[in-house]
Amino acid sequence: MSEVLSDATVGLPSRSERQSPRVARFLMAAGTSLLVCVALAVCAFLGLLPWRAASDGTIGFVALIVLFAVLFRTGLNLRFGDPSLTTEQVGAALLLLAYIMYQAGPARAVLTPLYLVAMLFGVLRLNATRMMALALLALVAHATMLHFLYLRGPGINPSNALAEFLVLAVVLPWFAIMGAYVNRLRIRLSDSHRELQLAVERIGELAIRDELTGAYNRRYLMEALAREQSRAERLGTPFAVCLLDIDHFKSINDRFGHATGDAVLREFARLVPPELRAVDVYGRFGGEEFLIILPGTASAGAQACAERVRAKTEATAFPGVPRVTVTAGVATYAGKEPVSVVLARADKALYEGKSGGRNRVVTIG
Ligand code: GH3
Ligand code: MG
Ligand code: MG
Repeated sequence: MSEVLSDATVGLPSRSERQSPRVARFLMAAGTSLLVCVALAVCAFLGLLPWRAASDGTIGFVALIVLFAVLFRTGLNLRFGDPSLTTEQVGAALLLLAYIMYQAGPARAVLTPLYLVAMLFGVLRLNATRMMALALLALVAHATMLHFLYLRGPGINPSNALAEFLVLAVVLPWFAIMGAYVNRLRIRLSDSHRELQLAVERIGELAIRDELTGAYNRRYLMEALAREQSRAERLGTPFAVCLLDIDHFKSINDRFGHATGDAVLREFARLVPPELRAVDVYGRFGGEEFLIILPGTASAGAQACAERVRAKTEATAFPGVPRVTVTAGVATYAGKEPVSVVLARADKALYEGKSGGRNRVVTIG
């Protein structure tokens, strides 16, 4: 269940992307288990623990590592409700620890904190119910182990064993509750991190879009021009700019109202992009002026593109307005000049188009 909660991301990750954190966590658990095996062997070597406990423990942990490695490697883990198999891994480790303690003799009580180490891996993934179920599993396993020790004969002091059990009965459920709380905090943190990322993306998008038309704004166009200029300088490729200005727009506002003027701007912003290539950059330069940046394009290509836009504008039925036309000024980047100079040439061409009667394309350079 926790898997579903924490992996429900906005952009869906691929299967291997989802498997890799699970495998990383499994490897961390496997490494910890092997460290425990080394600690058991050292204790046995020092005579603190029977060799039987160390050897059975090592065989058990290695068997579990192999079993879960096969499940992850073959993808069989994906058939489980929680493919991270955290509950299964922690549960198996708790049962094995109870068995090791059964063999541990007087060192038994000292090993009980290992239950907490195993449950620590649950903190990264599991909710309160599962953590509490694991705490109960450890308690039942420990009580059963103590019961069998008692049945096996002398060597176990019942009041010590009861005290040992009572301490665990307090510590393990408490650990489960605190662990689940930490996990909830972790999920909340990753949720708010994701929301923050989306908000940053949205703000970034708003910062480069014109509010009325949704086209790129002047700020973005100026950045795109600077990028195009530096590419042109580096590679020696041409680029062109095309300044589009709707004709007699003031009179559209005056005759049909500002709202109709706004609708004309929105419609105009929509009709241009189908005439452009994917690499062209198009946006609202200000008021009723729009700019197209045409990378890798010489004068003739830019003129043809502007002419397509002009003809389409003239042929388009704008809402609430009988006829809308546009005049275009086209200029090409001459190299080693500020972008303001090529823009000024396009503006000059535009002015010539206006004074020449409007609804036309004029190209300079
Ligand atoms: P020309 O053919 O010479 O380009 O004449 P024009 O009337 O189009 O040019 P002018 O610069 O005189 O007028 C532009 C008008 O565009 C004036 C301004 O009120 C209007 N305008 C600028 N921004 C907006 C806007 O966002 N919405 C609306 N409705 N009008 C706008
Ligand atoms: Mg204008
Ligand atoms: Mg105008």
